[in-house]
Amino acid sequence: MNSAFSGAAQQTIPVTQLRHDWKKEEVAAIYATPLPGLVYRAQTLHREFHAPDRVQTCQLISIKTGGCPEDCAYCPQSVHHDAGVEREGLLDPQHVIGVARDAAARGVTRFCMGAAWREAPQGHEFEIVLEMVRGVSSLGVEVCCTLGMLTNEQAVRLKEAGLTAYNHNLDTSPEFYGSIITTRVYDERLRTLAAVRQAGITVCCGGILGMGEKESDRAGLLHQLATLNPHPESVPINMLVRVEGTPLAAMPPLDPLEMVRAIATARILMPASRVRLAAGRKQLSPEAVTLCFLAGANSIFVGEKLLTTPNPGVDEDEQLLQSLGMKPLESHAV
Ligand code: SAM
Ligand code: DTB
Ligand code: SF4
Repeated sequence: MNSAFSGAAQQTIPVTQLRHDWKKEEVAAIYATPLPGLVYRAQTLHREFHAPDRVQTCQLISIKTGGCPEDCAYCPQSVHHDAGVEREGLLDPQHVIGVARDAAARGVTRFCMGAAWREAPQGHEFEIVLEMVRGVSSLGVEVCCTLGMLTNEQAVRLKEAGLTAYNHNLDTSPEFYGSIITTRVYDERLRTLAAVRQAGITVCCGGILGMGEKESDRAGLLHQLATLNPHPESVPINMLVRVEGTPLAAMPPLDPLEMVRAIATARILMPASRVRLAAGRKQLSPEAVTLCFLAGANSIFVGEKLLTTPNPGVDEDEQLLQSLGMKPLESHAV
């Protein structure tokens, strides 16, 4: 079922049927289960579909930084906030491919290029992105982009260039969305996700916790994700990075157990998907990260930086995985 599976000793043939008809109340009830039972159920499903000691390591690069016209309240790259992010135009493709080559040599199996755009541009800049995708794809790693909204044609061209995944987050529930972003609507996100799916690119779609949403919004986001058919192959769960200068800078810190709950619920609802413990790891203790792994997270971002904010150091991550007896997925880099 999962091509990434290794560690035959623990492998079982998955018998659980994937469901896409989850009811919002069911999701809310799973989310609210007492933690030991929630983690037990998630870990049981995790072992049915995945090798429990393997974590995918992904690396991010910001290929175009800052100056984004959208007003996402969490984001340091919006022109609407002054978070001190230095703007940078589209990077040189050879530089980006070089960074990807180094990452692949260190064993990273997914490389994700992020751009602070409302929508992917037409013309010359899009051609440059395609060149990056072609170059990274030739390294034998999974290639992901997150460029904002896409047209159907752009999705097809990205697929032809070798893109394996497209990240486009729903971020929160439909009900709470308008309190966080006013420059676009939920339906526009869903339309891009459909274009990506239709082009045969795998979907990476998740959200952010800690933006002042209610528990019902967290369940609402997970319900949206789990009723997509097929499920997103990759589900990033981000903890808000509270950046000075953004409207959410003064949000109270999130209880890390909410990350554990959200990851466990995602694992139960979408057992075959890769669930990524994404932004926020620098703010989580090793014990909280460990609980996230127990809850079914099997992917992390590695490298000193996410897009514009810091991430734990490579040595720190290596030490943590080693102390847990967990290993990165094997690389097929060429
Ligand atoms: N501009 C494109 C878009 O929004 O789709 C792609 C880049 S955008 C930075 C990618 C994702 O990063 C957002 O959807 C959001 O989930 C996440 N993100 C941005 N700022 C964040 C923050 N401060 N904390 C956690 N996640 C964040
Ligand atoms: C995702 O869900 N999280 C990543 C990736 N997809 C593109 C981005 C996190 C960004 C955190 C804030 C920053 O570093 O700018
Ligand atoms: Fe722009 Fe993406 Fe940041 Fe929103 S999250 S402001 S769309 S870069």
